[in-house]
Amino acid sequence: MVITVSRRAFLAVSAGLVVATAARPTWAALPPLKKKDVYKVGFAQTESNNPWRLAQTASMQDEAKKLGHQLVYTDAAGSAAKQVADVNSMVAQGVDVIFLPPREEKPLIPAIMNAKKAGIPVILVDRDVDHSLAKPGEDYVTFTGSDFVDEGKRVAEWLIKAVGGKAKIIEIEGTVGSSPANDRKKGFDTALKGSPDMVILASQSGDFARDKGRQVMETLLQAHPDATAVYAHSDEMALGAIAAIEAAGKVPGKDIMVVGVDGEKAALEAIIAGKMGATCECNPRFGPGAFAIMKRYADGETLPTFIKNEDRFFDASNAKDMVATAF
Ligand code: GYE
Repeated sequence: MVITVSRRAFLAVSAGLVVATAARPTWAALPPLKKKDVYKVGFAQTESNNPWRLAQTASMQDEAKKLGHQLVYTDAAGSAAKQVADVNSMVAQGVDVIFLPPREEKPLIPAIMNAKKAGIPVILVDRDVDHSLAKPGEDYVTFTGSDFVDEGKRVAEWLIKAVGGKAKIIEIEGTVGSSPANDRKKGFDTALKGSPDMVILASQSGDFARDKGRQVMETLLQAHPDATAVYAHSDEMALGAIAAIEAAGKVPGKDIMVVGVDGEKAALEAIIAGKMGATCECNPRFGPGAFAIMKRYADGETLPTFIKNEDRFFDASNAKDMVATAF
């Protein structure tokens, strides 16, 4: 294997800024991954409080088992600080490679850099980090996941059509500072630009969780009883919003049109029941793709900085046919 020293590292070394004393090398460029039959693989999950996360974890565990790799699994229970500690402990244990869905875009950067320094490649799955602070192809191998901007755009385009270009919208955002929340908002806002009667009344985070989504909707609906639509950044929050709408004596799908993202089974059932309008899938089945990326990297391939998952779209036209395939 050829290890290329980046120009930045070369300059740093030649300027006397780096003294290599550690037993393991300090990588200026991406640490390589040795070719082996069996790897010790870290997977530092963000939380496990929703079907999306459970489906993702199951997919990673199934694939590791199928391929015979040892999976070191941690659950940060919704805390970026714990996720940082989890990654650092995987580094201390000397795993070969780490799969990481960074809960938020900034706080996980030091953990990624720590792994890099220790010579352990990190592959970001399902969430990305702030590229001004850490770069794919340089600090971590790549980001694999959905195009969240596109998801937000597809949901907006469906909603504009469904309501005839006129709606008063409550937006329930995902986890503050996470890449899917930032980008799903961006995509939705961009798609709304040509529709002056599509008005967002209020936006607030429901942290991608069902009960928080319900609470946020309850509060925002009291402040904005004239709302006619809800855009939730995840189906769990959309389902929470539906519960709040019903508790307020209104009819979801009729008085208030609800749209979400993820494509979970319960959302497709809500679409079939007429309570929800549509959802853009965000595929959680990462196992086969993630481990294939790991292999390509070990084989010495230079990978693209973004490896995209394809997402389906569900509404009343296909929910019945598709519900059996949802998670
Ligand atoms: O949409 C959400 C989950 O990071 C893409 O996180 C993922 C999101 C997913 O909790 O429901």
